[in-house]
Amino acid sequence: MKRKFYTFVSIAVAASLLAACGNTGGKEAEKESAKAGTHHTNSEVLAAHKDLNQKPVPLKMERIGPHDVKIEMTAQITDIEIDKGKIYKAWTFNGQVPGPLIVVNEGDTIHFTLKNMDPAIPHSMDFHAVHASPSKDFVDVMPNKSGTFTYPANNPGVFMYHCGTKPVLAHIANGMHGMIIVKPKNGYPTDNEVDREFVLIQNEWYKYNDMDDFQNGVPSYVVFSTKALKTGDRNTNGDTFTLKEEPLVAKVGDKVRIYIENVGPNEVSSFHVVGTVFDDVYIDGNPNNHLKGLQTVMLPASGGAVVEFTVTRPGNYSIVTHQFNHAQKGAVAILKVTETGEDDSGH
Ligand SMILES: [Cu+2]
Repeated sequence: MKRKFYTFVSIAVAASLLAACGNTGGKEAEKESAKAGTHHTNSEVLAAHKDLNQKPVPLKMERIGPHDVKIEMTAQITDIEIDKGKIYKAWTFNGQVPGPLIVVNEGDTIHFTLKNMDPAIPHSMDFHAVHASPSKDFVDVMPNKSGTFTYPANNPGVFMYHCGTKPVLAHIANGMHGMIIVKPKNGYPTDNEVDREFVLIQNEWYKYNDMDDFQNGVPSYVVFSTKALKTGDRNTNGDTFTLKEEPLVAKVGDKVRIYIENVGPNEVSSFHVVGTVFDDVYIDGNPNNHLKGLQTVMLPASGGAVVEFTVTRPGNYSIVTHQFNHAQKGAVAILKVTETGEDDSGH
């Protein structure tokens, strides 16, 4: 009985969210999905997505002026292995979940194009790093169409981006999220001390495309991924196993910096590295938000930080959210610290 009620409520809420979004995409989306024969069934692969597994498309990012960056991304449907043998037909940016890392400089203007390769539903882009008019600059891009938007990134930091198409929860929970770093003009006061840098993103996975579970349930998995800061770095998807089997690696004595972002969609992260203390933390990655000596950094849904710590002894350091129900569901990554700074286990 209770279950039925929740299902009813969630369908009603989803329907009203769709109805509420007026002429920006909801109606179009309904039309499109009706055309595709996919009208509103929960927990299912949309009919138009069933035979779709679009090959990941590399991020296109090009500096076109001293303060201008051109970025082109795709919205696409791609299979992601979220747990050993468990495939999620994700709604993605560029075929990765989280989407590719974007790095720009403080003061850059972003010239952004979203190419929507999804044949069935609209998608959009909401960068937390920019000042924009959401109703103009973050609007829906219809299936098989492109949209171009321009906005400045004037605040340094570590920010979330995500699809903002209604219902937003479904688009984020199905995989449309990522990290954008806006590098501070004058750097961080600790730049000279840092030996190694990594990116980590925390996200949740729920039952497949299940609005009721997204809204009222608990995550099936909570996971970490890493993204490439420079050529040669790895891009992994948010899964339960990769960063345990193939750890991040550092050298004894290194000061390690991690750009961390919690994309949620629903849970907070209590970010902690076992065996060390964060000497320097910049909340949301802004050099003005400098804190010292933290054991755990609280990241709200969409929150980011830069954390720095020194690894003094060799061994495996577990990187976790200290909400251990979530660590148990996957949110553990290993930082392997060796004398040489190379992984000596044969990976
Ligand atoms: Cu979307």
